Parts: sequence; C-alpha cells; structure tokens
Amino acid sequence: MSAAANDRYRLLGTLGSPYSMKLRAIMRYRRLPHDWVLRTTRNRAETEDVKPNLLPMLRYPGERRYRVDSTPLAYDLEARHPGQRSIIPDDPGLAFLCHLLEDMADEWLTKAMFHYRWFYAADIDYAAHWIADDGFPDTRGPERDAAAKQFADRQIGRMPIVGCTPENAPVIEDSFHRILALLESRVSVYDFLFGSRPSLGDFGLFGQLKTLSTDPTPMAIMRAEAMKTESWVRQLDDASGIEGEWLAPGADLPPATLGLLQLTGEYYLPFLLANAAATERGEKMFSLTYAKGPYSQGTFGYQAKCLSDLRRRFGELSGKPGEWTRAVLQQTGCLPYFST
Ligand SMILES: N[C@@H](CCC(=O)N[C@@H](CS)C(=O)NCC(=O)O)C(=O)O
Repeated sequence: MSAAANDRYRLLGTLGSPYSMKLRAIMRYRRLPHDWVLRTTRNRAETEDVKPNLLPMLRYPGERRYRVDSTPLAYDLEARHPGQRSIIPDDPGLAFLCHLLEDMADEWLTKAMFHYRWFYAADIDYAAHWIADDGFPDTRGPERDAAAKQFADRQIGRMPIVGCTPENAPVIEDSFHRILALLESRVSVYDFLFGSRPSLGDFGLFGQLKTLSTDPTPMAIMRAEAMKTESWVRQLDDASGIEGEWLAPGADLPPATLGLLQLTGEYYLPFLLANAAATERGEKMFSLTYAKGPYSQGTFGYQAKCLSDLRRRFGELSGKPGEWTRAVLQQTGCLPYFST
C-alpha cells in the first residue's frame, strides 16, 4: 500500500529528542505500525501550525492533524489498542507508581539531560552538530557550524527557565549519579521496574537516558558507573521481541524501584510542591534546599499541573491497591506530598 494511503501512525521527531525516543520505543514495543520520520527543514512546513510546537508529533492513521505530548499520547494509545502489549500495569497501585516514576523521569531527570548537554563545552559542540545534522540536512561546512551555533545559543539561553543553572548543577548531577546507581542494580534485557516487561515508567527513564548515553560527558559517566544501564538503554530502544509479566499485585517491589521512589520523594516531589506553592502565591521564582545544596528556578505552570494530576490519580485509588500504595509511599518518603 502506498504511503499516501495514510493507514499507519506517522511519528515525527528527532534522534536527539528524549521524548521522541521515548514515544518511538513505546510504539515499537507495542508493535503499533508506524513510520518514523525525522523532522527536518524539508518537512517543517507540514507542522508549522501545530500548537504547542513540540517534538515528538504523532499523526493517527486516517487523520490529518498532529498531536503532541508523549504522556497523554501514551495513554491515548492504550485506549486505542487495549490489551495489546500494554505498558500500564493492570494493578491500579502499580499503575500509579509507574506513572509517578514516569513523571519524575520526564520532569526531573530531563534536567540532567539538558544540563549536561548545554553546560560543558564538549557536549555543546557535539550535541549542536548532531542536532544540525538531523534537523538541517542540507547544511555542510560553515553553514552546518552556523546552524549548530544558532541552535546551541537558543538552548543555552533557555537553561535558567528549566533550572539548569551553575548554582543548581550539584543537585542535578547528584541525582543523575544516584538514578544510575539504582538502575544498575536492577535492569537487564528481562528486568524492568514493575516486572519482566517494560512499563511507561521504564520508557520515561529510557527517553532521557538515551540522550544522556550519547552526549559525551554523561556517556562517559554512564560507561564508568553504570554500563549495564547503558546496555539496557540500547536494548529498550526496540523491545518488540520482549514478552514478560507484571509483578503480582502486593508483591515486594524490586529494591531499585523502591530506591527510585525514595529519590522521587527526596528530589522531585519537594520540587513540585515548592513550584505549586509559589505558583499559587503568584510568585515568579521558587527555591528549596537539598542535602547537596540549594536549588531555585522560575515557576512552571505545566509542572503545577503535574502535581495536581498526581494527587488526583492517588485520590482515585481505593480498597487494597489504595492501602498498599499508601504503605509504599509512606515507606519511601513520598506520602506527605499526597496527604494534604
Ligand atoms: N511534555 C512533552 C515535552 C516535549 C518537549 O519538550 N520536546 C522538546 C524536544 S525533546 C521540544 O520540542 N522543545 C521545543 C523546541 O525544541 O523547540 C512531551 O512529553 O512530549
């Protein structure tokens, strides 16, 4: 059938975009027929009007419009293809914790991705040229350098908006090392956060780590400290051959999963709370102090929504899964952020 038949998903993204890598890996694992298309200067006009203009963009079979935002897209794909290699655990308690870890990866680990990429000279040079090669395929020589520089300048200018400042660097780097150490003790071709099949939480971590395992500085850290995790990232990029099971409801969580939840309670949830409180007070900035040092950034509306969405999901739990989840959140220091 010709491409014009428009009978497959069309996924537009770039190879250096963590959320594009995340959604592509989800679609591969779920065996959803799709075409992966690099978004370049040649096809940019096709998506100029998409709002917000973020990558990845997904066009459904038979439709003309593109949709954005990997998390709601992942859930919508669940609704469209129920029972087909789902990435959401069946047990509501596990599904909630899976969502929490995905949110941490998307909104907190991404700070490590952005920080390493645009802070160190070697990474800036490498990433900017990589992105130019993928997005501006018709540039060569000095023109390619100019495209790379223009993109790097734009991204570096955005660093304070997402909290990637020199003052926040020790906190961001510390959390990256700790996430690696935790994953290293768990992951393999057959081992994931919630069983022997990958979940939305695994794919959230995967997206950020895919980029972090390619940019030179974090790649060197990963190879020195967590090479098995680097192997896992390569494996999860195409897990269409993996067949596994979820953990049984109420079973003990792997220590790495508990550790990641603990880290979420230590870093991510206090960050979300401080952001939401400052947003409510109409303040432009917020700050907090971690064991590794101070952290401050401008308030972010999207992340205020992340906290209310997490609380809504927790509030919807009831019965045994609700009690079990409450106990896990208590054990990992996350509960205070849900019991207001
Ligand atoms: N919450 C969104 C975030 C998407 C996002 O921030 N994408 C980045 C690339 S990884 C982007 O398009 N940034 C705007 C730009 O580069 O112009 C998702 O999960 O898809």
